[in-house]
Amino acid sequence: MSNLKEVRVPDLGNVSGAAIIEIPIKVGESIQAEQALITLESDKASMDIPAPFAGKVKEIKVKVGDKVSKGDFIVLLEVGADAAAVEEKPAPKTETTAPKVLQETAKPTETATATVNTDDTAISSAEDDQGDDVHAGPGVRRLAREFGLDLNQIKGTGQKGRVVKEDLQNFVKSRLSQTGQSSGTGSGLPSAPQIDFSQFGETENKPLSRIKKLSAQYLHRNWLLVPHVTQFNDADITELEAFRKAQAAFAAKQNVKLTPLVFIMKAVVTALKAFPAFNSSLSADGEQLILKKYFHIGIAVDTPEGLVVPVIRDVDKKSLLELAKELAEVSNKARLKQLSSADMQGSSFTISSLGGIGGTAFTPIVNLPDVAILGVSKAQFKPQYQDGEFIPRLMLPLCLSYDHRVIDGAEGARFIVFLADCLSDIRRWLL
Ligand code: CAO
Repeated sequence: MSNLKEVRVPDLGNVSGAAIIEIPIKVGESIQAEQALITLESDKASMDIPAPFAGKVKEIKVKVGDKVSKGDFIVLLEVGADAAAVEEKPAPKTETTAPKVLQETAKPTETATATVNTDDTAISSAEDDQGDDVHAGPGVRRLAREFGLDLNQIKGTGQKGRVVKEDLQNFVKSRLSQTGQSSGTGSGLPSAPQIDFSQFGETENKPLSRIKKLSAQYLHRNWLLVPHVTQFNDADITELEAFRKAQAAFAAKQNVKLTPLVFIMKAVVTALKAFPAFNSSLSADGEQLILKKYFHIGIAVDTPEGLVVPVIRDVDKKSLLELAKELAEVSNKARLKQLSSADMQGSSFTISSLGGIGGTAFTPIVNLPDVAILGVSKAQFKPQYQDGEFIPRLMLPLCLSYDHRVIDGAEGARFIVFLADCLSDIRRWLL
């Protein structure tokens, strides 16, 4: 059940023929009691005419530029059964026939910024406090005050450059979108723009796996927290590879496959013993280095669900064959999604080997709380200059990323050179 009610200009004191400078409502819009219907401007001041009750705007009888006086019909409102009148009014009669048009004159309300008052002297200029030189109606000024906006910063698009409600809305929208671009993550970091890619062609949304979502969080955190440096070097593994191949049959008899990775793990442990800072973590307060006396190596494993990093413990105490066996078991477990979180904790250094796939180099992300990670790419024969001639040698690309807060560049270079030497001559491990 609804009633149609006419809203008329209230008594404006000694003001008549005030110009309408703004109509902040639209036909079809639902409005609240006391919401500004029109803004008037007289010689002395500007003022809002508030809605005497809530309702839906059926018709607007005036337009910007019209001059109105007391009693002029400005808006037709449809008032529902639940419409809240500002003042106590008799309950609307129950209608059984077509809605009846009632008349209502807007009345000043205490909360309507006191801009309309029947007292001659009280048609206050709401062009008060901030933005005094700016043309804006009382409702707009009130809104600006509520949102803490400086009207001087807002370009008015109304008559004579007047700031209207839409200008405030557009200003706030543009500020919010700028905020989104510059500090969308809440940490002063820019956030990625939201783009509707379907405008460029066909697309399909595929949810990320749980593992991908988790690793994304860790990788992003580590990327942001650790000042990374990546140092590259090639290790000559010609002899190591000859030895590995020679042992292949022996390993196979024990159901083990010896890949270069287990040799790299052993060489890394030798290097970690020589450079203990690489086998450490930085304390949370950044004041101390926690040196680890154990050698637990995290191994990045590629699975269909995403990257996981199980930890092989006590690498220093295990033989190459034991390591190869454990590596096979652990990577199998990873691909079957059977790793527990304990299986992935406690590393003191990490290795990410892409050697079985290819590529020449990459920059791995330090796996916090480790301070360094070794990336391994595919070994390839490359010409090496020896004794006045180029000879083919199997060169293994090593990529060492480290936390520059803990490790200096010179130390990083010494570590990777030492490691390459260990791989070039595995007898070094015995020393
Ligand atoms: N250079 C040349 N060949 C290499 C090599 C290298 N550095 N490393 C491995 N290979 C060879 C192996 O000898 C093996 O050859 P054969 O099949 O002829 O014997 C082949 O490549 C495949 O090795 P593999 O990858 O199965 O075994 P692995 O022990 O080297 O690695 C594992 C095991 C689990 C680390 C690996 O399977 C894997 O998942 N790697 C991806 C890690 C990853 O995703 N890292 C990126 C992290 S950042 O996003």
